[in-house]
Amino acid sequence: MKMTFRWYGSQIDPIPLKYVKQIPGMSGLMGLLDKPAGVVWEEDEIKALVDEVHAAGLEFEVVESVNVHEDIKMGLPTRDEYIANYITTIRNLAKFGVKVIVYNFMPVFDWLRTDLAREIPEDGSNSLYFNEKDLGEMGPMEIVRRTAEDSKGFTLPGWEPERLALLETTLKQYEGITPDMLRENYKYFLERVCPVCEEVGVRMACHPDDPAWPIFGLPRIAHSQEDYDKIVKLYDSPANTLCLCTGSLGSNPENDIPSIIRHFGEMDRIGAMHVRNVKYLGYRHFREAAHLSSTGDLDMFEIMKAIYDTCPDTYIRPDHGRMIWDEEGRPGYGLFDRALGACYLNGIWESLCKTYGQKG
Ligand SMILES: [Mn+2]
Repeated sequence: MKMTFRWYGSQIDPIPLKYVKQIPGMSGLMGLLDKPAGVVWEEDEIKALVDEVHAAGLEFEVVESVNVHEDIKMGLPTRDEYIANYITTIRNLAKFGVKVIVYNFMPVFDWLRTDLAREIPEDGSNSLYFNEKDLGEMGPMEIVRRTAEDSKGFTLPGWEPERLALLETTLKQYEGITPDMLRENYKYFLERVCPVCEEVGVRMACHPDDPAWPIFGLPRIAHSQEDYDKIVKLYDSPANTLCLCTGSLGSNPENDIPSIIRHFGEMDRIGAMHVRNVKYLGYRHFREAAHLSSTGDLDMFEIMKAIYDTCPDTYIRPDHGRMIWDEEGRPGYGLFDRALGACYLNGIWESLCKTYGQKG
């Protein structure tokens, strides 16, 4: 297992790489370039980023947020041009040692919350929060406005202004696109990118819908074990994997996370993991919790044990943390609570290795 950290780049991330390196056991990043969906990530841009990360003593084997253009998801005639760009990006990333690309195939919204800084009454910290009841009152345009206001000026992944500028048009275009049609478009995409991935030694890792159910009537096809069984069959290859995000899938208590990890780990279809905890507050109502099992409703020991047993060489990162100790930062992506999460998960890993034998 390699412990990694999401980092937005020195231009927009307030956390210096030096601090990331100082978290014990941190091997590298799940990094990204701040680029709109559909454009090529150029070699010189990737090189500058990778050189900077290596200079800080960290690896750069996983990238995130190589966003798939909506035209590809909708199956428009323009998709081929965007797929060609995506393939060029894959080739460029591989040249600089990237092994896994985390992406998603969610229409319009990568993820959704109704409050980005809900206070946790027990300790006065705050975290991301979702209550479907609040969503019903707001509607898509209102939630976009609220999320932008709550982000304290930080850019948020999946909420890039250029994507959301056309929100009303895009939502309209998705009317009539069923989950099966979206899957057909997904298959078309995978059939073109996965052979290139196989050739250059890269794995695509699909992130789940967050929260793990349909929203605003949009087709969503990645929020259960059954959904992912269909996705891995769209193109049967070790290059077609999932980024198993425990918090996203775990927002629905019907998803048994350790069991889902074992299912896909045994098939060698887990390219990367996001590990975080959630606290259930009611039906389609939850908040994000500290990583420690007892502070939420997911069993982190069983999650790490499933990784240890079935995919011990995967990349993991502590996912969203709470905002603690008065830190100011991008909601979910502060330094302090994610550093605590990494140490805790590394502690579980050490116990597993000392009990059952060294792995990963
Ligand atoms: Mn995630």
